[in-house]
Amino acid sequence: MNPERSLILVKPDGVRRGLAGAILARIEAKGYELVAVELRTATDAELAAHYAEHEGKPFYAPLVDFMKSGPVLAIVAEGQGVIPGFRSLAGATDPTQAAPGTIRGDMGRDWGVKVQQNLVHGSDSPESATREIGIWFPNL
Ligand code: DAT
Ligand code: MG
Repeated sequence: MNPERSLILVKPDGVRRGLAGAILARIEAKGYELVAVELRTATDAELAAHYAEHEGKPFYAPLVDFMKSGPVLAIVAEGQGVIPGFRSLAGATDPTQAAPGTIRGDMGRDWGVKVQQNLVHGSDSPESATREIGIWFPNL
């Protein structure tokens, strides 16, 4: 069996606030291995593919604008259980609800804007991980 991999993004709010290193350290401290790490500004094509499941929802356009508002740190992490394990480390989508101890719970809050600025993205299933790694790191 291929080793399990997840596509993780530190979103522009996390990079802007200087939290990319701290978030990377949380992933490493948990024990997952870093396969790829790259700071870059997302393209329209990458974001349209990445967020295809949310197209048509009221938060879609502001979400894409937010994701283009600055560089993201794109990461592929590897290890048994990394897909659910990172989701658990990230915490609930809404940082106000996310449990203390999680990345969103410890470092995030409600900033009073239309889209949840919730610091990180993590693949939610093996199928999503394969699809998302193909979008962000087509050479892997
Ligand atoms: P997650 O990032 O926890 O997988 P998701 O895939 O449902 O959450 O949504 C993708 C992103 O879209 C999420 O991180 C923040 C934004 N978002 C989701 N639901 C939202 C809502 N109701 N209002 C504003 N932004 C939302
Ligand atoms: Mg999601």
